[in-house]
Amino acid sequence: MAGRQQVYSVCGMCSVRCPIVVEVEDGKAVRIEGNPKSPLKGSLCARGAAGIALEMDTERPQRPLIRVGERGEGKWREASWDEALDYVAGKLKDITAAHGGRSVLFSDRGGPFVDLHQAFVRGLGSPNYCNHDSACARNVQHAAKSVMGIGRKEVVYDYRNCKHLVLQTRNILEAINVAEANAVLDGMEKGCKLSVVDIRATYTAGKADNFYMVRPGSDLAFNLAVIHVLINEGLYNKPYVEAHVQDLDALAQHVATCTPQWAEGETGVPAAAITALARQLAEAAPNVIWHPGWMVARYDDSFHVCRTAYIINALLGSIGAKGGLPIANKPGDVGRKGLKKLVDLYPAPEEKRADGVGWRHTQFDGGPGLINLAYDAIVTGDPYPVKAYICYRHDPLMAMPDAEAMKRKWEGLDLLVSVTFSWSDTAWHSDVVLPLSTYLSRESIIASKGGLKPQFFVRKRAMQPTLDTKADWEILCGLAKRLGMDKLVFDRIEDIWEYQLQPTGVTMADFDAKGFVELCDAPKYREDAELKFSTSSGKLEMISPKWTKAGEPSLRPYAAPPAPPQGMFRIAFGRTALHTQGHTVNNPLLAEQMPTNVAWINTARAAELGIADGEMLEVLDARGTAAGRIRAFVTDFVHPEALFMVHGFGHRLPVESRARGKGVADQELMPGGLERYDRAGGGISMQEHFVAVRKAAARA
Ligand SMILES: Nc1nc2c(c(=O)[nH]1)N[C@H]1C(S)=C(S)[C@@H](COP(=O)(O)OP(=O)(O)OC[C@H]3O[C@@H](n4cnc5c(=O)[nH]c(N)nc54)[C@H](O)[C@@H]3O)O[C@H]1N2
Ligand SMILES: Nc1nc2c(c(=O)[nH]1)N[C@H]1C(S)=C(S)[C@@H](COP(=O)(O)OP(=O)(O)OC[C@H]3O[C@@H](n4cnc5c(=O)[nH]c(N)nc54)[C@H](O)[C@@H]3O)O[C@H]1N2
Ligand code: SF4
Ligand SMILES: [Mo]
Repeated sequence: MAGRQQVYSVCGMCSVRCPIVVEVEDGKAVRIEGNPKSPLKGSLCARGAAGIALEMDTERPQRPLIRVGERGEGKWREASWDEALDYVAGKLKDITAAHGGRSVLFSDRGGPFVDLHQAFVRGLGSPNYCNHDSACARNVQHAAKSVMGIGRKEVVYDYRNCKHLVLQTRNILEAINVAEANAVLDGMEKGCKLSVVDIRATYTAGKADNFYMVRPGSDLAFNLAVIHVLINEGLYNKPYVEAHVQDLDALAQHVATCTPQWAEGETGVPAAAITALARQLAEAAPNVIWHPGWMVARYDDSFHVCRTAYIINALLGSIGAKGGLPIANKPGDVGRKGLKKLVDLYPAPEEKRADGVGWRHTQFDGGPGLINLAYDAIVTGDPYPVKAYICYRHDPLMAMPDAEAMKRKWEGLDLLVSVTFSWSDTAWHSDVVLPLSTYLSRESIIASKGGLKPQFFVRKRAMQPTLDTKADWEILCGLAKRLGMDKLVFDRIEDIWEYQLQPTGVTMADFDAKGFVELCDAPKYREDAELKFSTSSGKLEMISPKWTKAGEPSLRPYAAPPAPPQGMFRIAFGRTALHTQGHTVNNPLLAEQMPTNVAWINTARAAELGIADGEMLEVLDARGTAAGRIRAFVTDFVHPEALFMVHGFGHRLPVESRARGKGVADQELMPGGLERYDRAGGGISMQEHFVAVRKAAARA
């Protein structure tokens, strides 16, 4: 590739996958910007702009590695790709011959490109495809299913036409999706009101019309009181509720005593403020979005908080409405054909899932299951032995609590493979590391994205890899070839694209103009009469028969979260605009921008403990084990019960010179946390842990 070129592609610095255009000079990426032909209009976030530094960084796995020491010891031998793929395929052959295809577990980071992964897992004859989501949005997904019968991404957040947006446990201007942040700001310019419910004043809260600092873990009380006001003051959308809502009476009865006065005692938010919010929402209805949240693997009742968010939207008539949560269109909804699926190359396995999803836990989505529960099968052999685990761009040792417990569960694995583009705790603990090319030097399969205007998009390779790394399809098709999975053997990415596009009438040339292909010209909204939900009643269900059958009440009475023991705090965490989870902390540019996290402590609590702003602290978990050193950030803007820190820091690997030893890892403060999850929604309850702090001794 000589000279200067522009390549349309897709950012990979986080899971949002913004459309980008990469400027390439003499075969090297020199500049990245947001795709000007997309709604991003050229804009990008700081992490997206740091992509070239990732490609150039040599502190990532440089070629395939096979473990020679004990797991986690960091002793490797370098291998050629042929040798590494032969090794993994050989092990998989032995394991599946002895224990069946079902003994292979696979987890990834979810998202639009997983069709290829799912095809690979099916080709092995395993039902055990999982993703990361029990540590992220599973409670939202299941809440959406329980109320609407459809998943959380099957409705759109129509921020640009919204008149009142409520963000609860959602920091939209720092936990970034660029297009979404832009849409929110555009909506606000047109007069949309913003209300933020958080345990601390975020940057987003700084822009809000209303900010409610709630007691950590008390959101359900807040929401029940809003529902109480909407029903008791007759503020809900009666024709809509009449047509689309099932079991309103049961809901009314459930919230009868949940007055704003009661909620004030639980949440710390004045009753009058809660009442006023409900009235403001009713005025703006149906152009209202009460955001159900994203990262809500936090509490034992987070599923119910998300459910009540959907219920409030239902009462206001915003589900399905323009300016609210209109239904997303798939290709078929706009008269087009969807992509041909790679997963359909193989029949769905009849075997039940190792994590119990779909048979032991009947209310949960079978698609990605619940990875943390699948680990138990490694230990118990129930329902059958799990012997191989492929972690595909997933770092469970950092993404879930209690890494030591997880490592013990993995001891029964005969093979642990990590496919990753950066070092991670999981890669370090693996038997084989297969280094993935960065998003700048690999292509993806074509993805389909639902929305008001559904589209197809694809990642193109902007440059050749700097290190000895490979693309997803090269790795998986390389394994498929060695495993005799002939249907999944593609030698060229163009052949995969051609296969996917077969039914669609779209060609690869159609992507040249903008980098993506829209499947209709104008946004398509549905009329009220067209609304029909995929629940058993066809309505929005206040009581879900599916959850009832699983022994989970749909309307759970509020139980106040326990207060932290004397002198302790509840651990709380979230994102920063400058990093993605833990995997950009070693990026040369981003490490310079934000090298460490800090511990947010309320001013009054800090005074009680004699802690000054900027002082170095140790944070101790509930057993009294110290997790590392972190600077105190003393502020009025965090709830007194919470100790907040940005997730992703506290790295310990010797191969990451910039990240090592900086800050504290929140997931290290959750002993036993792998077993603590929301039984109704499946999300891990990561904020059900208490911590203490003490002044750190001066370093010798
Ligand atoms: N204690 C605690 N735990 C948490 C969280 C928390 O706030 N606190 N957050 C939770 C949330 S919301 C999530 S989503 C999970 C995330 O945790 P994970 O699902 O593990 O996701 P990542 O850290 O984004 O990526 C995992 C690995 O994939 C590699 N990777 C490979 N290919 C790519 C690529 O194309 N793009 C990117 N971006 N990475 C790639 C990265 O190098 C990284 O090592 O963690 C969850 N766990
Ligand atoms: N820059 C950047 N953007 C990202 C990511 C990233 O790593 N970096 N990750 C992406 C991913 S995977 C996800 S899942 C999303 C997450 O997106 P969000 O869920 O919006 O982000 P978080 O910062 O995890 O959490 C949002 C807020 O919840 C608050 N909170 C904590 N406990 C409580 C509580 O009890 N009640 C209430 N009401 N609020 C509480 C926190 O203070 C925080 O401000 O962000 C995505 N976008
Ligand atoms: S939000 Fe930022 S990091 Fe994530 S895909 Fe978009 S530009 Fe990249
Ligand atoms: Mo997430």
